Amino acid sequence: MAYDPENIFAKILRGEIPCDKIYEDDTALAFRDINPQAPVHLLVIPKGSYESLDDFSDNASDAEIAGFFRAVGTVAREAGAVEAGYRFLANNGPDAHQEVPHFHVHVFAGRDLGGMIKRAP
Ligand code: DGP
Repeated sequence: MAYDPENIFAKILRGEIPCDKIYEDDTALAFRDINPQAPVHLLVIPKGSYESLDDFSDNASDAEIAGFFRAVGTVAREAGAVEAGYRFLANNGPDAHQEVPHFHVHVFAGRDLGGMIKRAP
């Protein structure tokens, strides 16, 4: 599937729609999720046009990958989430209910986040 430049995070990167920005560097942008699932719910996205973790891990440069994951750690640290703990998660594709086709990781913190994943019924 080709990257859709009209996805909502591409528009945020281009400044066409606003976001509650908390961090930015050469490779990554982080902002608050519009529909928070925890007291701290942040999204970290690469600046490059990658639709998913699969696309990013296959096609991004080593510098982009290193820069991005350093940014995730920095964002969590600057949010004060390290001591109590946090979770980072990436949804990839339909079974994971990925809604926005621009690679992003969620960073959740600020409460006990419970078990990792619901068991199948
Ligand atoms: P995912 O299912 O992993 O693709 O999660 C997409 C997340 O993006 C979801 O938690 C809601 C968030 N989101 C969707 N549209 C916007 C938006 O316009 N602004 C912000 N800040 N977050 C958004």
